[in-house]
Amino acid sequence: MNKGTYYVTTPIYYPSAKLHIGHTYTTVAADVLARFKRFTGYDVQFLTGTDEHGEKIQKAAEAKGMTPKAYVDDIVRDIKEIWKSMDISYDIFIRTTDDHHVKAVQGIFQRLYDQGDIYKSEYEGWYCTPCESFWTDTQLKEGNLCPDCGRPAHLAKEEAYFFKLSKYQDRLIKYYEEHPEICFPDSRRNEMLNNFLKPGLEDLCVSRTTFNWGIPVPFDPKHVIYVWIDALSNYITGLGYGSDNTEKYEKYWPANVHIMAKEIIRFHTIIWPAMLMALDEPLPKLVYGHGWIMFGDDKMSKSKGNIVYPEPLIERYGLDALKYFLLREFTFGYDGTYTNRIFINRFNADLSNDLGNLVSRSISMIEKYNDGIIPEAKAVTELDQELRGLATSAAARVEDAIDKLQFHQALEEIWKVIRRVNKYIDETTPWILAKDEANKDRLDTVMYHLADSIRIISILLKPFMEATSSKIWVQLGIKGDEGISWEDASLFGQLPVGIKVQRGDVLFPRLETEKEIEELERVNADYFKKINGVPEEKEALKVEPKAEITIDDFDKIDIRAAKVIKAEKHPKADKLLVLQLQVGDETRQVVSGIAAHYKPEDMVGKTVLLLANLKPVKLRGVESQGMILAASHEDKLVLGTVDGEIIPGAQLS
Ligand code: ME8
Repeated sequence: MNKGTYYVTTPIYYPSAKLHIGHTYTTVAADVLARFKRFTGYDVQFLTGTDEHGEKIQKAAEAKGMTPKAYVDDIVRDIKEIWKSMDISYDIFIRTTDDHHVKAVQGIFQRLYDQGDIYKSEYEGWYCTPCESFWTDTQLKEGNLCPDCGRPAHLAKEEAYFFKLSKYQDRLIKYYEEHPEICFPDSRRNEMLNNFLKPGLEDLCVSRTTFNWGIPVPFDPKHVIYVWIDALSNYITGLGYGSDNTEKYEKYWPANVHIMAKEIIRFHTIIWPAMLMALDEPLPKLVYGHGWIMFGDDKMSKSKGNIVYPEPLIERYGLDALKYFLLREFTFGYDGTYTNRIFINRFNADLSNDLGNLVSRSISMIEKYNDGIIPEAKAVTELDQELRGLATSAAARVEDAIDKLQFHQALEEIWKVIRRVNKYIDETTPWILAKDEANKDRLDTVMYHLADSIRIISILLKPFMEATSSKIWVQLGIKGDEGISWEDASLFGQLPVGIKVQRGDVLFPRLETEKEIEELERVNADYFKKINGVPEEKEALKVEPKAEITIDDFDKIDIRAAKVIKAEKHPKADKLLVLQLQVGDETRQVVSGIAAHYKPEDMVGKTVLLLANLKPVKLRGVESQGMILAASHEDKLVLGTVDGEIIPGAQLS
């Protein structure tokens, strides 16, 4: 049965570092969705890939002394290995360095230029290097910080091409109002509408001249095409858009869903639809932003050493355990926290206790009470009917939840059945029935209901845990699972009477919680070190201490939190900056020897520490009314600052 086409995508990931369980999360979700849709009769295309251009990648390659292409080739090989070991069933793996993609993106750029949607001008604005994004004054967070990543942005100017995003503002607003279903969760749609679209869109700078690792603008090759124009196009070039063979594009576009985490929703709900409008192509049906996997209050980061990689978890607990954990533990659409304890608890409670036990108990009983043969159900009671009702109606609820990308809910529906069947064993007490031959029909009936419910469970699990589902199928004694269909999960009594069960290994052996957590902490930390290297142990710094002082001595010093409101180069000295600081209700001018470490534009908005009662002096002709504090060692210097917001002028003590 062909129910039509279904096209699902993950973001294309940056091959700038090894992928971690955050990337795994998105990809597993897309994979489960693709598997489910194939299983339920759709003609599916599942796209993933890598976003290989841009300054960040160029710099990462330079740091390793490699060409960008050689650098990304290595990482992409590793990414493909991970997806292979995770049995990710993608149909298309697109690399933005693929020839057909490069040509198609140049074609898109040329067309938009020819039709007047892209024009040349000069850009001056706040630029965030890590995000490769320009921002307007109103978009910046306080202190001139990038609204996406929170790091300082700096003023930059360059000749550039612009995409007329502003032209599409009204159409986008109208589209979102008419199609509220296009973006999930609702909060994200409202955020886009109220914070970005309604206040007004600026035209988007879509070329760069400051680096060259990118797709050249076809008619002006000293410019490379902005990485997001290049990257977003992948969803259509991956299907052949802009090539000689557009058959797949015509068949599968528009995408049913683009899955990603929330931080890149803005690109997908504003720039991408506007590009498609300009190209006169249909918009994706759904852009779905899930939450972040966090560690405590932090997003994963290499510098904090809190990245978890999928490999050790898979090696220790199996692929299905990781997939189950990711999709069950976190509510799709919201942030969630990872800890090793949560992982182990989920494993023990859901996989080992609920599912694993159900299968092994049931198979053992069928072996013990009926020589392993599936018996006939002759003495059906109301209790059995109720069990059948719950088991056979689960498929519809699971389907509904998966269609809404509520994977945690779908798994919860399956576990409701698993827990109900476990309870059914306690209610029917087969070990008591077995004591009296007169109960044989009833005992047989209970055994059949157990076995057939487990068959249903194994079908429901198939899109999520393919290997476990097959193992259960084998234990039930059914040869080959090719004939299984999703519809079979809604029918009771499909398991043939007379076949012989085949006890197998325990599906998820129970873990000793405390010992295992300790072990997992070690395993994850070792793997992190293996991937990222062990930070070099630095010899402790020895500095000659100054003479002891009393608190009265210290009291003479007036140190204040001061906000930098203006910063410029000293007119006569390269090493000095002239800063205007807000301190309470006065403005102080301070000359500081930090020009080799801080650019003037990076200083504005910072709160620094000012030694406020230092006698004023003139430095190369400019008065300095105090001194700002910094720590330095060899050729490194970092400013002293405060840990959080505080009113300028506040005194340190
Ligand atoms: O943004 N929790 O690539 P990227 C959940 N190349 N998901 C996470 C996560 C976390 N802690 N960390 C990463 C890019 N992800 C662009 C995309 S698309 C046209 C271009 C997942 O390598 C999540 O899907 O930074 C997030 O959106 C994506 O990885 C970011 O991947």
